Amino acid sequence: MSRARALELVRGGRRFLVTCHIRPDADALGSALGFASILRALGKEAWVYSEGGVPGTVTFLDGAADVVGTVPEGTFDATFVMDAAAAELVPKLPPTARTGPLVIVDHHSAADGFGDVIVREVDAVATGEVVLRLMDDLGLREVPRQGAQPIYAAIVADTGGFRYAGTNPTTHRLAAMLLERGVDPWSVAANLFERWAPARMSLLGEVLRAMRIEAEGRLAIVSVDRSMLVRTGASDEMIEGMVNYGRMLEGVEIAALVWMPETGSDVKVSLRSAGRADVARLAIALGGGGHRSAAGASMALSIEAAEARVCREARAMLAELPVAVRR
Ligand SMILES: [Mn+2]
Repeated sequence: MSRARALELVRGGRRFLVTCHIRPDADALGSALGFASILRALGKEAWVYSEGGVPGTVTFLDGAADVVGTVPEGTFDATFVMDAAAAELVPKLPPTARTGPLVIVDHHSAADGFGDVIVREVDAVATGEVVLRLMDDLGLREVPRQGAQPIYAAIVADTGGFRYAGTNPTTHRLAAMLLERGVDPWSVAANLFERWAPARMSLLGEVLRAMRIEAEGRLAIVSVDRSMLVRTGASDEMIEGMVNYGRMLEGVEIAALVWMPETGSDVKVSLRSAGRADVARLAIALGGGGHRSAAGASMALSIEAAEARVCREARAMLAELPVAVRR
């Protein structure tokens, strides 16, 4: 029913603001760019806003050059926020008198109830898939050319390249449809998963060296302090995805990465499951949220205290999870 209200807002409105969670990844910004292209194809005016601009990791998305880093002047009939599971991830916005109702478009199961209208469809592999459902409901038969590559990137990113458990026949049908619209799959994959800056590879070396195995080989945990970033010349956004390396170890059920961002004093924790542990539940126990296989939290603790707490909670969760005979 929330989808019906969102569709009403689109049909009845003329000028929209489209944004996404702060520090956007490819699903967040890709969904925003894709949705904006759909609005434009329907004859609406759409602005894509990303607080603080576009991170280097997602500048390859078609249309990223037109994204604004501050909210444009004038009033909007509604503001759409892509892929945001919690209020603290929603960018700063002017008063609602100017930006209209706040519509959250998302697919996270662990989420708060923030937003005036919530389109949260947890069976979608990516927010990009929810955007395509909205497009269908709005009666648009084809994805606009400008929106195909960002939405394809959203789906590829959130399924880990069609590998994660949620990947299903529909995922591949949507991908096929987007490729038929002219998307170059290698270019998207290379931008998402490769093309690393040398500093990022150096940081990965440090991360692998610092990784510890706990809980009888079932937990891989690593803390990344500022000195590792300074030594390697890596930026914060380069940490993205490094938690996955712990998950690659045979026998590991939970991988955790604890790090201190340059701005803000809260320690960030990224969590990944090899498939059996529910890290969304672990994240909630740490004050965060996310998906069953990928989740995170912010903790107002020192990096050492946060790591100890993650270890403790993860051990408790693993104690309830029988040891796998064979994965
Ligand atoms: Mn997502």
